[in-house]
Amino acid sequence: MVNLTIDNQKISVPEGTTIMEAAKQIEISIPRLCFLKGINEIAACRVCVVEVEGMEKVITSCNNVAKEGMVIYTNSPKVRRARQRNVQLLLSQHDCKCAVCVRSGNCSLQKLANDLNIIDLPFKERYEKDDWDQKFPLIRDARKCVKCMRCVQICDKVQSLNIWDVVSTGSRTTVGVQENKKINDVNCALCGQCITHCPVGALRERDDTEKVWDAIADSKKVVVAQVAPAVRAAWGEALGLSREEATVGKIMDALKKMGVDYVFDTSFTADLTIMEEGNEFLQRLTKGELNLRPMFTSCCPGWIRFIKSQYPHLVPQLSTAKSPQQMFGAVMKTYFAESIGVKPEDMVTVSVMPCVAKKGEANMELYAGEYAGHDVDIVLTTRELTRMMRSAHIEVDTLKDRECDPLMKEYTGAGVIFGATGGVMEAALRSAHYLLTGKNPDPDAFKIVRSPAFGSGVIEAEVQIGHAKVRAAVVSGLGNTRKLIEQIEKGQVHYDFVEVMACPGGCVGGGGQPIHDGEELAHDRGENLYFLDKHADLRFSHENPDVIRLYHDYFEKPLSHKSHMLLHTDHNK
Ligand code: HC1
Ligand code: SF4
Repeated sequence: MVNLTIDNQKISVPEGTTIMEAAKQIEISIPRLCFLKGINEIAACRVCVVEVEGMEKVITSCNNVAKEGMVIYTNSPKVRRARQRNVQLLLSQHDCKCAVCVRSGNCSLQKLANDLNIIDLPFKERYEKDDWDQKFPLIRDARKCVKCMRCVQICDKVQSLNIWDVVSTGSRTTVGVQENKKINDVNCALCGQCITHCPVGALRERDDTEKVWDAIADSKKVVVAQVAPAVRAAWGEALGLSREEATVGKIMDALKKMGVDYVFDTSFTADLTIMEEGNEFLQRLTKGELNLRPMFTSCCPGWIRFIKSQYPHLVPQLSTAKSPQQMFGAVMKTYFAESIGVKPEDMVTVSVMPCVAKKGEANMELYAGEYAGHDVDIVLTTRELTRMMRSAHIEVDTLKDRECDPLMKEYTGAGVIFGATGGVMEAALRSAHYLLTGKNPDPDAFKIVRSPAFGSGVIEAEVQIGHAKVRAAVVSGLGNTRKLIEQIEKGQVHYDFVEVMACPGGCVGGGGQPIHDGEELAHDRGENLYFLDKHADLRFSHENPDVIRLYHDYFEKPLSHKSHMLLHTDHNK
C-alpha cells in the first residue's frame, strides 16, 4: 500500500493507483475533460492537474500514480490558476456559441468554464472552418473540437474502425477524418459512439426535427410515428425523470401533443421480424444450407454498414429480413395506409430511434418502396425527440400513459428486449421453440444469451430445441464483432445463428441516446427492458394478436410472396 495526503486527508491506496482514483476514494472529484477510463488516459486536456508539495509544476492526476508520502492539493490557488489557463486555451480555439449549440446545458467544456469562473477570454479566438457534408447523418463541427482524442480512441479501440485521426502538424494539429478524406469516402459505421463520448458539441447527429415539424404543419400529410424499444429505457434521463416515470406511454402522449396523427411501438415489428427471421433461420437450419451458416441478424444498420465494408463476402449470410424500423415503414405505407384510406404519398413516416445509423438506413435506395418513397421518411434520435419536446414546451409532469393506435397496438416482451444485446436472439429462440415443437418454452428458458455485462464481449450458448441443437452467439461492439468474425473465419468457432449489435450493450447503448459524458448506462437501461419483459402479459412474438391478424388479413404467412416483397430485402444491392 502507498500512504499519502490529499487535501489534508490521509489515505492508503494500492500501488499503481492514479492520483485521480485515490482522490475519488475519499470523495474528492477532480475535474477532467478528456479522461475515459481504460480508453483515453492521455492527459490531453490538462484539466485534471493537481499540486504536489515540493514540485514546482502542477501534474496531471489521471495518468500519474500516487507515491508514498505525497502531499497533494486538488484545489489550491496554483491549481485553480493552471486549470483556468488550460481551459481558456481550449476556449481560444472554440467557437463558444453556447446559446446555439446542440449540447448547451450538457457540455463538459461549458460546465468547466462556469465552474472555474471563467468570465473572459484573454486570447484572440482562432478556430478552423471546414466543409463538412451537412447531409451526412453524422455532423462534425471542427470549431467546437477540443482535441481531447476521445473520438479517435473510441472509434479505434472499441469499434476497430479508425475513422478519426490526428491531422496537420504544429499549432494546426487537430482531429479530422483519417488521411484528410471526406467522411463519405471512409467506412464509418454510423454507430454514433464518437458522438456519445464527445465532451462538447463537436460531434452530433444531423438534426431532422424541422422536417417533422413541417410535416405536422402540412394539413395534407398524415404523420405516423414509431418508437424503438430502447428509447423507452433512456428518454427520461435528459428530462430528469426516473426510470419508473419515463414510460413509453408518455412518449406516445408527447408525440400526440406535438401533433403526430398516429403513434406506434417498433416492438410490434420486432415481433413481426421474429416471425420472418425465425422462420428463415429454421429453414436454413433444417435444410442444412451449410454455406449460409451462421446466419447473422440484420436489424442493426451499424452492423450492416460494417459487414458490407469489412467482410463483403459474408453479406449473403445476413438474414434477408428488413429491420423492424423498415418493416414498420413498409407496413404503414401499405396495410395501414389502405386500412385508414390514406394514399401512401400523403403519409409521412417518422421513427424515433436510439441510433444514428438508422438515419442512414432509412435513406438507402434499397428501402425506397414501389408504393411511395422510402419506407421511413424521417428518423429522429432519442436526443432529437427530447429536443422536440422541449421546443413544444411540453411539461413532462403533465404527460399521461397513452396506448398505441389500433391495428398495430400490441407488442410483446420479446419485442421489447430487442433493444438490449442478446434480446433478438432470445426472442427468436423463444419462438423457434414453439415453431419446432408446437409448445411454448418457459419464457426465461434462454436467458443464458443475455449478456451479464451488456457488451463485455461475446456470449455463446448451445441450446436444445426439440430434436435440433442450435449453436448461438451474441456480440455487441464492432471491435468485439471483428474478433468474433475472425475466429469464425479461421474455423476456431462454429455457430448456426449470430446476433450482432454495433453499439456496446446493444441499442440501449446506441449512439442516439442521451449523453452522460462518457458514463456507460447501457447496463441499467438493458435491465429496464428485461424488467418490462418479465412483467409483460405477452412474452412470445408468435402470440402477438395484432401480428397474427396482420398475417391473417394481409401477409398470409411468414415468408409468403407478399412478405418477401415488403418485409425482406437483398443486402447485396
Ligand atoms: Fe434497435 Fe431494432 S432493436 S435496431 O437497437 O431491431 O435503433 O431500440 O428499433 O429496427 O425493434 C435501434 C432499438 C430498434 C430496429 C427494433
Ligand atoms: Fe467511428 Fe462510429 Fe464515430 Fe463512425 S460513428 S466515426 S464508426 S465511432
